[in-house]
Formats: sequence, structure tokens, C-alpha cells
Amino acid sequence: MSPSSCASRAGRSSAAEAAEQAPSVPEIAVGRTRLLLVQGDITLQDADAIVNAANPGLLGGGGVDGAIHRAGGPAILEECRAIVARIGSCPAGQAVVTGGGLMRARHVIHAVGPVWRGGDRGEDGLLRDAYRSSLSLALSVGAGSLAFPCISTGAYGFPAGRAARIALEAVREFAREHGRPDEVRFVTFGPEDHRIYARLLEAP
Ligand code: AR6
Repeated sequence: MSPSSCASRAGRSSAAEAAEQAPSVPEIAVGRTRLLLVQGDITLQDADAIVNAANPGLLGGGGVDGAIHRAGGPAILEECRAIVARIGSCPAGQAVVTGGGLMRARHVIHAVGPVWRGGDRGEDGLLRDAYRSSLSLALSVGAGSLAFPCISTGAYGFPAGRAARIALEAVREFAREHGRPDEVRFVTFGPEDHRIYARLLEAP
């Protein structure tokens, strides 16, 4: 392949990447915090911190957890191992923080959401706690911008619409209370999650 065809390929792919990562609804302000909706891969986000949907063992897994460890490289797993040696495990509703390894984000906040067991086992409260714990950790490491995936809605089976309402309410409440962080992005992977968040964010 000639150098020029390489360059034009790189140009097309970064344009496609930029389009994929572009916010698709106007940003919403809650006090001093901007809320944005982005469809794409959270590992590519240019935010101070990204949130991982982790499990209590903290040593990686599938879904967004697998993607973050692949993109961030082995330094993240090393830090996770040190945390596990210190605290054992991280229960649902709580979160821990590591560096971002090779990704643009400086921090990864590993939040553990609840496994869906029908809805009457405290799942709503634990999901809300996972968002609030992540936001508190973001403030404690000085992250001004934070990107969330749809915690618990993949392997953990939490219904997507119910999870999105809890996520938005938890973030809005935290932003009203603290006036920070400056920016929160909801990063949806699939089109259905995107439609759900767009509807909720556009609602008056
Ligand atoms: N960027 C953004 N979102 C993603 C990405 C990505 N690269 N990949 C997947 N998603 P899941 P959970 C979305 O299963 O339900 C792991 O094995 C996905 O479409 O990653 O909290 C952990 O180790 C879905 O909307 O997390 C745990 O064992 C959302 O991320 C368990 O899964 C969450 O799906 C946690 O399950």
C-alpha cells in the first residue's frame, strides 16, 4: 500500500470515528454540570475518567470490562490486583479507581452494578449507589469530566429503560447537590439504549 493511500485511509477512519463519537442530542445542563449523550465505544472517550461496569472480583471480564482492559493494557489489571490484595472485593453499589493505562482517560472508575434478580432484591438502590459512588470517586481524583456506560444492562440483565431512568436521576441529583463534575457523558453502545437515553434526556 502506498504512503498516500495509508494517509487517506487514516483520514477516513478518524472522520468516521469522530462522527461515531459525536454527541447526538443537544447537551442538557443541570446546574453547572453538562450532560451529554454519545453513541460509541467508551474506551475512545476523551474524558478525564471513564467508568467500567466491573464485577466484585475486579480482575476483568467480558462486555465493557473486557474492552477497557484490552484498550488500557496490563497496567490496569496490575492496579486492580493491588486493590484486591488490599480490600478483597468490591460489593455491588461501590467503586474503586485505577489509572487509564493506554487510553485517553486518566482514570478508570470500576463500578460494580447489581445483578438483576427480578427487581425486589434492592437492585434499583444498588444501581443508584454504583452511579453515586462513581461520581464521588471522580470528584476525589479531580476528574472534571466522566463517561458512563449503561451499568448492569448487559451480562447483569438489568432492564435498559429502568436502568437509564435510575442513571439519569442519580446523576442529576448528584450534580444538583455538588455543582460538579463539569461534564457527564452517557455512552451507549447499542441503538436501543441510545433511543432510550435520547427520549429521557429530551423530555421536559
Ligand atoms: N463501550 C461502551 N459500552 C459498551 C462497550 C463499549 N466498548 N461494550 C459493551 N458495552 P456489560 P454489566 C455496553 O455486560 O451488565 C462483565 O463480564 C453493553 O452494550 O459490559 O454491568 C463484568 O466483568 C451494555 O449496554 O456490564 C461483569 O462480570 C453495557 O455496556 C459483568 O460483565 C453493560 O454491559 C457486568 O455486567
